Amino acid sequence: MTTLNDSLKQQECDISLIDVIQRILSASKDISFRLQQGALAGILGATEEENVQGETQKKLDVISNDLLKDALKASPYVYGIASEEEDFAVPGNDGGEYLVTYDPLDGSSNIDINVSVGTIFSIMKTTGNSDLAQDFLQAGTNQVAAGYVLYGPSTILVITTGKGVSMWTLDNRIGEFVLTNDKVQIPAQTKEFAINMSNQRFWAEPVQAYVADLLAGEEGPIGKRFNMRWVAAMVAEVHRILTRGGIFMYPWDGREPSKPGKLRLMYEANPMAMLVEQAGGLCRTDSERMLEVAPTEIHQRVPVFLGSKEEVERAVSYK
Ligand code: FBP
Repeated sequence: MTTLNDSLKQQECDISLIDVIQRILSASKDISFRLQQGALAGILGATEEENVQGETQKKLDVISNDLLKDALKASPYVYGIASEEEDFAVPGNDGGEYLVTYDPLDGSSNIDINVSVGTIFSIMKTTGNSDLAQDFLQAGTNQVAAGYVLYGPSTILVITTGKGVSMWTLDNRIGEFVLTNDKVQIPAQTKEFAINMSNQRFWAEPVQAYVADLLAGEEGPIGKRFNMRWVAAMVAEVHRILTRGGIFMYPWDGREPSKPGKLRLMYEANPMAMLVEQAGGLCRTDSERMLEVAPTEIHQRVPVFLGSKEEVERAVSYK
């Protein structure tokens, strides 16, 4: 049986990076157990608190964030931490070399209805910038590793260190992630799209036109019938796309015109972009390659178009 550590060593990951990844996974195993316990563990429902995004925090948002933060702060290799649930960058260890950003529980509106959620993480190296917040503002091309842990019917780790994408299923009998797919490739074409259709009237004209052509099916200019999915958890949408292809979109919309999108660059879009590109797909904003976006702040939002190469190229070709 190939262990994750063996596989990461084969990918020439140094011991310090393997340590950081294993710290994330030890916290994720705890989160997975608590999710399976659900109401029995008293983890359902919301707190009175709001995070920096102005979202009401779920109890498990806070619990997951603390589990990950404590696990990472205990690593001598972690220099800084940034999280969806932390207003500011959190210092790690002076001698550390890695910066870790994470969304502790993506899709948290699904917790109380027992639908899939996940932890998304991205790892970069410090640039030595004494201003920690500035140190994090590196393009996604600087990621040395990225991945997510999907808490669904089974708990699955999907990870890349820039040498392809692999999937690992948590075997609760031994408490370890076991390799279940090491040649993840996204089909270039697809007949499946994901977008929150209830926002249609707020989309910009090019997105309105593209989605109208998807819905026109065989009689339309694209000439094929598309099916639609929406799980309201990016981690589950991306997992479906890594498994069978598709296109996922969360474009700009006029509900909050000043915001370029809903999803966050540093701990949602960039880690997913690295995974999708490593699996032969594409991830873009409405104007550029996601991994080349120059970040301006840790909780920055971006419009997202990702998935099967030919379909993403078509989606962003609408002007
Ligand atoms: P968080 O749950 O981490 O805030 O993530 C945002 C998110 O839930 C994405 O996972 C998902 O794709 C999107 O928001 C769902 O948005 P909507 O509520 O518009 O369907």
